[in-house]
Amino acid sequence: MARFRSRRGMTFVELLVAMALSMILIYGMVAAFGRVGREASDGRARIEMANQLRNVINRLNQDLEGATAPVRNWNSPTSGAGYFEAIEGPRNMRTGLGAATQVQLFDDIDDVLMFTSRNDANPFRGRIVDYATGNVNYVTSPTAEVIWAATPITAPLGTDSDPRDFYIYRRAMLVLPSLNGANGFVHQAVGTLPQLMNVFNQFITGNDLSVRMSLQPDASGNYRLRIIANRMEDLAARENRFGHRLTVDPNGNALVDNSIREAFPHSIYVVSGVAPNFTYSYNPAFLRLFANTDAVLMSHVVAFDIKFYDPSSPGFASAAGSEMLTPADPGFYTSVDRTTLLGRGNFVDLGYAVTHGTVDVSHFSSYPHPKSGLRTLAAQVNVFTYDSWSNFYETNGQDEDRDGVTDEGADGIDVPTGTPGVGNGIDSFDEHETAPPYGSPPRGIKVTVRLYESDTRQIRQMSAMSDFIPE
Ligand SMILES: [Ca+2]
Ligand SMILES: [Ca+2]
Ligand SMILES: [Ca+2]
Ligand SMILES: [Ca+2]
Repeated sequence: MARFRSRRGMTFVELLVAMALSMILIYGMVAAFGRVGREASDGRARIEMANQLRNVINRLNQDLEGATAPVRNWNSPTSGAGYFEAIEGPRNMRTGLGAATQVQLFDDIDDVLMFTSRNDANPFRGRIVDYATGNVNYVTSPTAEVIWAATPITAPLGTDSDPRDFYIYRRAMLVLPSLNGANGFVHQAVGTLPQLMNVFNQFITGNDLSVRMSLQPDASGNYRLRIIANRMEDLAARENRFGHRLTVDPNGNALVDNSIREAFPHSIYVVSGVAPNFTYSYNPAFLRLFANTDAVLMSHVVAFDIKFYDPSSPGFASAAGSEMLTPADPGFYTSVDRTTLLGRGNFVDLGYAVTHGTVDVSHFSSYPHPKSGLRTLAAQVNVFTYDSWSNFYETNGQDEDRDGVTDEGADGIDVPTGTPGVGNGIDSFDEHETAPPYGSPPRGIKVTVRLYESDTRQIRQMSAMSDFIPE
């Protein structure tokens, strides 16, 4: 009996102990599972972000590999080589990360890359509206204008401070001149200028087609807009490229076809002030060309940074020791020993030296050439553009530099005595009406994308790279 009681008692104690142990064990297991679950979830988010980023960089590398325009200056417009253009917006590491009200996470996020690309193995696919039937068709083309930018589309410009609101956008506008049909255009409309601007913008957002506009006065007292599908040859002219042509000049006058020189150099920027809370100065009309399309690739973007390889840009010893600082390093302007040049050749932001008053340091340290027209616009302070340029403006029958002589670089008449270029023969280089923004072609490009995953506080970064050294 005693044994029985003893056994019962022990069993009961054992039971209590076992229960207590089980509770502890279960609690521990729950805690462990919870931790594992959280870690697995964080891990999944990290892996997903890494995969997304890798896909974006792969696509950018593929686009760059197919770039059709030789990245050198003065391409012939009739070669059909297309173009290569990169815009360095004013924001970068060296100018600081902006006002205190701005989120400090954002780095160089205001650069824009656009160029013509060819992909025969995996052609570009786009959405095209058939205006006769209203049907939407998906078609392919081996050539396209591709446009890459990071933009805060979802909120009014200047109010974004949350990295979740910044997206990488890529649009591929198919080069398909065959869509012009017998009449030589894809779509047309008659109306006031604001109405026609609306028609054109809606066309751009609704169609993945590389187009240009033709604008003429109409007998009705309004204007007639024709939307024409571009050939590769047409894209040598800046005004025919994505986002470059406006219907009015800066004074509000209609930019009909024969007065289009008034808008040279056909910038994607406008004069309106910089957004109050965020240094982001693109033309809102340009940014809207990405909205309501399927062009968004990725959110949570804190950097979209284009840098060109500049073989002449210097690397100096740091003031503290033997470390080399390049223009991409924050300490380059404040703590280097300028007497100790350690090497040349770095990836740099276009115009990197301008805000520091030492402009002519290397090929890409300074302003664009004045004849490119890309230097002097008031709205473009510290905006720097690389453009592969072409001879198009030298023979287009327009007086881009407004000096009263049209196409003086190709008119077969030498410049007057005392003007630079005399003695070099007729139509020497100095007589050109326009000029590429940078005189030397870059050797390569590096585009860095950085993401910030605010839930897991992870930062991840990858770069696409391409070299332009002729094979
Ligand atoms: Ca920038
Ligand atoms: Ca940059
Ligand atoms: Ca001209
Ligand atoms: Ca001229």
